[in-house]
Amino acid sequence: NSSYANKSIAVLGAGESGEAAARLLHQEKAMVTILDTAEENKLRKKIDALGAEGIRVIADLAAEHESLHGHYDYVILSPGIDPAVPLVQHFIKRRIEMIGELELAFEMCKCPIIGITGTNGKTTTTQLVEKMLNACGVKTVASGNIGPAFSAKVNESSHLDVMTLEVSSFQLESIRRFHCQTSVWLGFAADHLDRYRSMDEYYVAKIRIFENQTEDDWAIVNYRDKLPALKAKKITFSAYVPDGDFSLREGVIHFRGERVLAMSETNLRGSHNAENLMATLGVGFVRGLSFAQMLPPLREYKPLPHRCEILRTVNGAEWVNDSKGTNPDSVEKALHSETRPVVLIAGGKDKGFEYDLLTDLVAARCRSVVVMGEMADRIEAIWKSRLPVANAGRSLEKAVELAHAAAQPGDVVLFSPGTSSFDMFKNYADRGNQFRALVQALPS
Ligand code: UMA
Repeated sequence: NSSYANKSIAVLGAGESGEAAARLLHQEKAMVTILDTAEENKLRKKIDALGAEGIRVIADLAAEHESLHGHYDYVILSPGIDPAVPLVQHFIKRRIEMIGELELAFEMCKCPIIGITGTNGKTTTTQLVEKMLNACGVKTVASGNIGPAFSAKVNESSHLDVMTLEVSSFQLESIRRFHCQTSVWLGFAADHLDRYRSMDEYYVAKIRIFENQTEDDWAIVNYRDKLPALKAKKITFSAYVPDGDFSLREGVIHFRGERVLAMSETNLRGSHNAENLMATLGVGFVRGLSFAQMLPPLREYKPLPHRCEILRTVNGAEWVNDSKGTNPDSVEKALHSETRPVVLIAGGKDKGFEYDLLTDLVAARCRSVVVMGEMADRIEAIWKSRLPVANAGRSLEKAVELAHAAAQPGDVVLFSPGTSSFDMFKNYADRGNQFRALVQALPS
């Protein structure tokens, strides 16, 4: 019997993490209540489905709602819920023991963990690692921020050699004993400034990935990032400077001076993807795999939709969907991997980013820019003195129309919003799907 049996537990958030955590706890014979601040009618289906399984869901919480004052032994927090909101503060004030969904799943995990974090490249690297390890006979599944939630997959852990986890800073904020046998640090750049008060605060959350590692563990880290002294053994990589264990020379990945893999043998483009591949090769290396074993699945891997996804060529201009570009660093990377003149479509939810930092690069690489979403006016004001900027307001259709009018044969039209989508769309995938449909509908 687990320590949760017969305990009363509040799970905060009825999203993917909350649902998975609630099911896991229910299976451990706990009494589970999910609390969610969304309107009840929005969660109706979930309330009914989970209710039928014996899990109570209470939506639409007023501050004085009796469900908040019920007796709870533990609280489980979903990653997307900011600990500063009243719902969470309520439990903190009452000193009820609280852990995140990641920590909960970790407590129940029966195999070692590879934890992959970084501002960009997490999902691609997580998929590369999953594919490579399985092809080499190391049994693993991917879960965590990539989805499905870790809690939804942890029951499989007794049959696995290792769990491959994509870990976000939000998830790391609420860990305690969470421990990765191998941690991967892809790189650090500005993001999530709507949740964190500063870059420092974001960094402090993220470096917790190393917190419980020991001398027996491995950390595969970006050579260019400043990191604290680590207990774990280190493998370093960089596609931009030559001094790491892995480096990039004339488009070829090298390991300690030896040639390993040419980018042209893969379906991936750009220095950022070279780093994702280096990190993946590092994971295999510390597990004792040979490069000869690791390379075939890496050569086969195809990039995910919404990540510099090539859609079609219209009047000689190539249209690229990079809707997953949800911070300025990803726009920078997409622009750096482009040699043709670019018509950039950017903008979305205002997450407090400094777009000024991108101005020189945008002015150097772009023919013009189309701005859209909540941030449109702010970005327009920053860039309009340097290059032509068209403002599409809150219409993606208009943005596509304006970009279509601006593009010349031989250009690339790059949809890399550089911020999140929640001002106009359900999520980045919804935004990318709508973009793809509009581009497919353009007359050729
Ligand atoms: N909610 C409240 N009160 C609040 C805020 C939210 O009740 O103040 C409720 C919402 O009404 C909703 C639920 O909380 O019902 C949503 O919970 P959540 O935001 O934690 O989202 P999940 O559906 O559980 O998805 C999370 C990750 N989302 C976030 O961290 C924002 C998913 O990553 C992840 O795939 C999933 O767990 C499974 O592990 C997505 C993401 O955007 C892809 N991640 C961020 C990123 O990559 O940039 C970190």
